[in-house]
Amino acid sequence: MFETYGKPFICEGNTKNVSLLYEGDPINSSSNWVFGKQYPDFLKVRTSSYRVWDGQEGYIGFQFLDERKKILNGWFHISVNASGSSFTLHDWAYSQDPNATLYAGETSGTGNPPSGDYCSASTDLDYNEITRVQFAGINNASSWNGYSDFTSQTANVSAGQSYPLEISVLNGHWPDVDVQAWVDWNSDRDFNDENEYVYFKRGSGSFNGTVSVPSSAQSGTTRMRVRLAYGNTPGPCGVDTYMGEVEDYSVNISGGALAVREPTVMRTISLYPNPNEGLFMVKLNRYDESWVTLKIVNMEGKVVYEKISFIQKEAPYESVNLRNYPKGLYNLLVISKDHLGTQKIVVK
Ligand SMILES: [Ca+2]
Ligand SMILES: [Ca+2]
Repeated sequence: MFETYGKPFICEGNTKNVSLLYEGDPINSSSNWVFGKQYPDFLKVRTSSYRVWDGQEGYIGFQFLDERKKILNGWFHISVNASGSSFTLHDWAYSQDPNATLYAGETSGTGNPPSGDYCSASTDLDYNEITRVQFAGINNASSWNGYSDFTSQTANVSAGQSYPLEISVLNGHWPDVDVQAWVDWNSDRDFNDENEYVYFKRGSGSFNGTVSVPSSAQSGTTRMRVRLAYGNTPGPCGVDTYMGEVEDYSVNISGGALAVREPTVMRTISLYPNPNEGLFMVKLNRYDESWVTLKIVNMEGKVVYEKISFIQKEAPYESVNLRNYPKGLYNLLVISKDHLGTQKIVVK
């Protein structure tokens, strides 16, 4: 259930059942908006009879009025567990352009649906091949394939650190071997951004390098692409009609940027009691009335708790229950459109 304080979500028919949207679905004035009411008439993602979200990942469309009283469209990206008992918030965004159509998953403001996936890439001929890739826990031997999806294999890296990359090539002694690698550090599903071209060598011999993870890399799982060619240097996308190979892997980044809009103002936040036994209140009275994301991060940098709330001026409190979590030190982050607050929590 969502307490939306009267704000509408896209729902099914005239029910309060929140629609499951997919990436690229439009969110605009033609959407089927249903306003949440007071308990028990909250908007609901899941009830005993409405179970379409069970085990699904998708988008919720929402609307709110900004300070100019203009309607802005937005989305939350969530996953619901298989039994429908809990959900995880991955990301959210809204259009700052009043009444503009926003597509689920869109963050760039281009007004176009997001492309959804990485560009395809492949190579036609098998005279040469990548025989092994080693990087930050990945050690994958393989034979030839024009394109191989090895994204079930994950390298684990930390923002700001460097890691050796070693690419073994069957005929590495040939004189004009071309080896390239890219990592999508900002997770926008392309390899075109700054520092994303992480390795290039054309010639012969061994193909080893060092990959530096930018401190601004976005936390979470992203994509690495390794490409072998010969006598030319193709980009990360498209078909190479000569010999070589393309292999994709996953990279999990920890300690990087969080997947939200850049906050601009630091805030201290108070919580009490602290230390506590897992139950505490967060006081947010220096935040403007707005949506906030509460994230709690453990000492390994993993987000262990996430919640979004609309902060009301008259009741700027949020209660948090960490009683089922290990005792120890945590970091609380409170993120709103313009503010970032942090505070350490000690659970005894
Ligand atoms: Ca291979
Ligand atoms: Ca990118």
